Amino acid sequence: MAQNIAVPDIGDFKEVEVIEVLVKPGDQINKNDPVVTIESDKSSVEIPSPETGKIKDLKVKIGDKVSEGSVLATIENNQAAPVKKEIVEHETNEEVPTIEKPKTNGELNPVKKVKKVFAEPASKDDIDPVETNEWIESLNSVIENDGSSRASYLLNKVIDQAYKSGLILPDTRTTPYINTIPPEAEIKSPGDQNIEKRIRAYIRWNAAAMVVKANKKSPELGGHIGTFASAATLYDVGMNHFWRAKNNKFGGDLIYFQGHSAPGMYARAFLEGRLTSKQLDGFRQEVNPGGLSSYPHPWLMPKFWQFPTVSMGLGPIMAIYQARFLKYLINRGLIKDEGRKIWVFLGDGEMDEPESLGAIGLAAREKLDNLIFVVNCNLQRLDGPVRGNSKIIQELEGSFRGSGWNVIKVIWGSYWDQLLAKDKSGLLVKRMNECVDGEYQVFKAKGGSYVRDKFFGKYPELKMLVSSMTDKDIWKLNRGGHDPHKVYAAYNTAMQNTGSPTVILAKTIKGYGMGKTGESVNTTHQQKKLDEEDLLYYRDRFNVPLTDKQVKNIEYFKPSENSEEMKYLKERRLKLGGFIPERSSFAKQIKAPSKDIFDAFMKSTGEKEMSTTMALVRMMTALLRDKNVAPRLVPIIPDEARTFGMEGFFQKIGIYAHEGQKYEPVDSEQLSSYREDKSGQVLEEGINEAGAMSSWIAAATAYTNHDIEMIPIYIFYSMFGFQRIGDLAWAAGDSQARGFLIGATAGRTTLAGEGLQHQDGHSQLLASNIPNCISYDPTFSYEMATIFREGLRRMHEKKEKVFYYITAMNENYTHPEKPKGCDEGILKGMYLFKENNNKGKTKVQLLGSGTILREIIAASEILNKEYGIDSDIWSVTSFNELRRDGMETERLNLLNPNEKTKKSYVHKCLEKRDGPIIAASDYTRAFSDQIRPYTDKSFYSFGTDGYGRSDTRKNLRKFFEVDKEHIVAYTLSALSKEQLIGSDAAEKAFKKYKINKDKDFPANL
Ligand SMILES: Cc1ncc(C[n+]2csc(CCOP(=O)(O)OP(=O)(O)O)c2C)c(N)n1
Ligand SMILES: [Mg+2]
Repeated sequence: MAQNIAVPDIGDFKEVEVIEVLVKPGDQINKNDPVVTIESDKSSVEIPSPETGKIKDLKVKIGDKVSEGSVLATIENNQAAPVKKEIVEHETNEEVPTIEKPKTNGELNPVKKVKKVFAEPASKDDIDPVETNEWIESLNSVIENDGSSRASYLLNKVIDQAYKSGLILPDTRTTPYINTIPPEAEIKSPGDQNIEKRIRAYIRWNAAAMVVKANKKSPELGGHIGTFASAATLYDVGMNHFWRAKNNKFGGDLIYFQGHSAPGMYARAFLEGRLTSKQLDGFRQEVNPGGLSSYPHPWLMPKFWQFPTVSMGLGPIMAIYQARFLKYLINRGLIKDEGRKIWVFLGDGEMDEPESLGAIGLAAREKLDNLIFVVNCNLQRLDGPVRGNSKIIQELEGSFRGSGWNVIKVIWGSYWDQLLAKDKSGLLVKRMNECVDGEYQVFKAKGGSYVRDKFFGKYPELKMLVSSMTDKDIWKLNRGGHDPHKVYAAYNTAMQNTGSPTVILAKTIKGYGMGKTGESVNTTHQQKKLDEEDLLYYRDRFNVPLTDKQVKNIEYFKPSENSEEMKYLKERRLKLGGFIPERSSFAKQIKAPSKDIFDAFMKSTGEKEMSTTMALVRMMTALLRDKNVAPRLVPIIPDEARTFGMEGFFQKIGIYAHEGQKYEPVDSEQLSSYREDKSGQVLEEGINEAGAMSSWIAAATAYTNHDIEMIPIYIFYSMFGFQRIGDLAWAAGDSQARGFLIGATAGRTTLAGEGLQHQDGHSQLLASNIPNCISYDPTFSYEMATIFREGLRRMHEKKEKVFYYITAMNENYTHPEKPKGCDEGILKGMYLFKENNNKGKTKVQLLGSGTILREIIAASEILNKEYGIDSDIWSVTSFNELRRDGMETERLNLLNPNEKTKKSYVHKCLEKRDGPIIAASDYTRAFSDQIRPYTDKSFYSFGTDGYGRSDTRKNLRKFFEVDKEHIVAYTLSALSKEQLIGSDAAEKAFKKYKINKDKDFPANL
């Protein structure tokens, strides 16, 4: 029996136009297959079939207006159901949590029986030590008899009870200033410590030698020794035991190396035979081939570095979203879950960057147990201590614990274990707790006797504790981050952790082993030169088998291939699957979608008005029907889907939510209901441009990090794009990201009401500075479609190392049919849109981009009709691309003075055309000025220099002098300056259009 397919609840919309009919009578369709697409003045949405069956009759055609309940088609099936959206049951692999029943013996006392003591902090003195001891003994006995889990349970119950009774409990953000893992719980490293120590020594030496050698060549080159010196053990333990490389059996762990510890990575790669000594000699000399880049830059060393990290703060946020994106790919079934981890090495000073801590909440919320941060807490940054007056490790512990991370502190090395075991009174821990980082730094700069006096000496009992130790022994009391046993135990624990991300806070010494020249002193960071004496000291400190002469020549040390060190080093990496870091890609291209998908956008929209944003969203909807492209699209939005008319995506492809949807959304009855899903496709990032951009980077580099080509499309308010997250965009370029950035609501006068902070008149210029960013400012939907299609082809089929920035507008207008033969021009940056040549007299070349092209078109009509001026109208889709072509052509001509002069594309377009050039855009004049040098014609540019402000589009364009009236008047004036017409026409126009000549230049207002 045939059933009706009707329009479901579409919110407040009525009389909405049918813009696509996606089925025909006789079609066999499945439940949820789209039947028609409807479009309001802001957004388009597909209406899915409520049933599986065969389409019998179509009741609508393109252009019909429909409302809730309108019948679209009839379908023949067995058990038609009323058109009502189902609440989707979301799959989850997780067990349904059972509600814990309190045990009878663990039941809380009824609160009323407890005498409440409000707002009275804990007493500092122990008024009853016997009772205290009984409590501690009971705890110990529970731990012993019933295990630590039971003990934790009881403590939690007691704490709950205490809160209910109104007690003020101690601040539990931090734990004592000792290692999180007690010595008895440490898992021992299976490695050969002696060999590992020697390997580490050679790597340390070669890393330092590389920097010193480069600076002998030229002190301009720079480099860092102290940072890697403090982190060598942290890296080495990972390299020898934990980090699994990518190979044909495993996707590989991803390691974000701290940027300025790069020499250490090169030094290891040298021992591994991946880099030659000649390459090490080329450290920081990258202009000629073969040099090594100063920091991790995939652009410059595309087979080596994976992640650009040196702009501090970007590493942590990019890594968090990388870990999240890895889970996204797994949850969407696009890659296997292989237990891969993301390790991120950070400086303690770097943690002050807002971006470093800004996304840690997300990491905990999304339970990113594939993420491990290692913060190298050497207590110093560039100028001095990170927290001289307090303790950075404790502060970070508080922040991370508070956010829900698993925190592992690696503060003290094994030499401290015995002292801590002897510290029955807790005085040693008290002393450790009370010292501030400024003091800890001095201890390591001044030596054993100073530590005896100033650290242990504060309390006679502590002085006694170390009385049998020599100053040398005291000096040997090491820090956790330099102890491979402690580091191994911490990494091992981190690997086992589930349900939360882990941060390892490792205490180290900046410039470890550098002695008086650079160990724990404030100038360590910039130490890049070591004199002979320093080098000899460094060699002796780590027992590097080099003669004095070799040291003086600053030779690298590499043991013979047959040595046990070399065998061990290679065998370890072989076991872990290969070398790290290494950048490769085995991703398959995505076949560009068929032409038909874009054909609809090449036609005129007739009377129908729409914005380029709507055209783009329609295009994305259409692409979701292409079987190759659909699963790879990653729409990313920072809380603006409704602004851009993308809310239809919520229902269609779902919002990614790692826990599915635990609630029935308030709008569940509606077609565009807020649907969260574990396999959802949209990344709805909330009000978080930096996070959204980090997600985009993760998706845009999935081709190398996960060997799967993805097509991320990040749509944002253009003003909150490059301006807000410019440094991330630069890092994206370095990372060879491939994908689309869409600056929506673009144009200073096109986004009308929002005002100064919203109206973008320069994002195109910001984009132009990123060498591999291709940018466009299209006006019409066919331009958008042509550009988008080419972007897909270049990036995802041809795998070019570029990404696209396209501005999209929210002004609704009609779109003409694509003029013949303009594809090449659209992509190169300009094409002849129309000629208004019926008078055959004075002529002008009118160039416009974005919505201002429409003002230009209107001006052309007026000039023609009212003033008898002919014009050629050029649609400039990219002043940025035109400039690139111009620069390259000019350079070639200068390099080849004897050859025939080549013409820039701009020149070729305009050379045979008469009249001066009038160029206008909704961006500052600098945007269109870019092509001034590449034509020999007079050039007048108009733009929106100055602060935006809230008003109507008409008033704003008048204010910034880019409306059709100003363009007409200024064109007449320009023609008179060129002595092609008299001046009265312009003067009359100024009067006619009431242009106030006394008004100040808009940029001054
Ligand atoms: C955004 C940014 N600002 C400044 C710098 C310059 N810089 C490089 S290293 C450094 C100090 C690093 O201190 P820390 O994070 O503690 O690392 P450490 O070298 O101590 O391990 C600074 C300021 C940078 N690389 N990035
Ligand atoms: Mg530091």
